[in-house]
Amino acid sequence: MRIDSIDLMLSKVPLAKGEWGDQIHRVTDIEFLTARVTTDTGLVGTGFSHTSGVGGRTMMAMLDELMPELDGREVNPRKLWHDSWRYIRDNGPGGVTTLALAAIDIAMWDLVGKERGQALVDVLGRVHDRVKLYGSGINLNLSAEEVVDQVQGWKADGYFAAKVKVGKPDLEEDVERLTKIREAVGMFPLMVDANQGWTYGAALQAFKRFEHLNLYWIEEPLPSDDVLGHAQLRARTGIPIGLGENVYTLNQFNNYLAMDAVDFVQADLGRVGGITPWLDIAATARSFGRPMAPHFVVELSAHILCATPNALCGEMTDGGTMSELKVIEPQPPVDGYLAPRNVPGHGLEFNWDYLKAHAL
Ligand code: SMN
Ligand code: MG
Repeated sequence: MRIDSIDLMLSKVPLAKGEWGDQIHRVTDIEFLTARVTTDTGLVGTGFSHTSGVGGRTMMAMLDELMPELDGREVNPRKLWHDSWRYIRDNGPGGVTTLALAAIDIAMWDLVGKERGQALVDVLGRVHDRVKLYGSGINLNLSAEEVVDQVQGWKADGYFAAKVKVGKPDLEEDVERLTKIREAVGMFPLMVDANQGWTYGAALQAFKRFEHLNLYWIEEPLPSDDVLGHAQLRARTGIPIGLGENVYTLNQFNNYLAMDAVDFVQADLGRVGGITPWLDIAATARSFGRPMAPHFVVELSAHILCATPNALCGEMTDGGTMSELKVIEPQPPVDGYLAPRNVPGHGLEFNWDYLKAHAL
């Protein structure tokens, strides 16, 4: 089976429940770059990549450069990924390069499943039937009361944990907000996310002030390329660290793991370049005894997590799941869990009319 043609489309879709805010982002729309790959046998596979509103056109330009290299190639995801990465990686080993590759890689795996008549999770080797979810709010812009309502809602929906944003200019305001949540939901597992916004000193102070709150993890306290800083912070405080949504390559993840700088590995299927590299990252994390808690795109993440021995959970980004964004037909969670659909391929049914209506 060989690639016959590839149709790319870039769409920008509005968030389902209004604007998101954290320490470094103000997000109003999500960009989806979809790749529909048709084979010489007449099958169609779909891949995608995503941004939080910025960078879609750059990804598209990178893919335009890669297109001639893909023409007529055999549908062999691993070979194609490594050949393609070698071709464009001088532009940076991760980032736009890997974001672009994700759209092709996910389509390749979808095609392998469709050709074999198997759900992708079974092609990869199913080890779980479903994965648990946590509710996640990009909610630094919301009032403490609104955040408490959100967390209570997720708990009622059966999610096993909740994640909220921190990084108010005054640390004591963060402490107050978190204390209100704790009072409302008791010892329900709670994570916080600083989105790379603190300096080392500010992070150290925050970790100390949050100590009594018994947080499940603190996410991205420092800039994502500061491996040493995270290692030192973790060694000095003992509070678990989650990160990986802004880490792009296998070697970068390996550095974090080898430096004992991360507890929960949050590799994002789009940003690392798709399923092929993500599985390598998950196996590397497993060798260090660390679980995978991937960032964003929960519907695809949940499917891949079911083929991952060290799977922990998927992230239900409030107002930003692919289902809520109307990018795919709904795949609603059941009792706080997501399970892959038993259809050939990855099972995501893209809503082409909606994506076309929002094409750039
Ligand atoms: C996040 C996700 C998407 C956009 C901005 C921020 C966030 C998360 O860091 O962990 O969900
Ligand atoms: Mg985050």
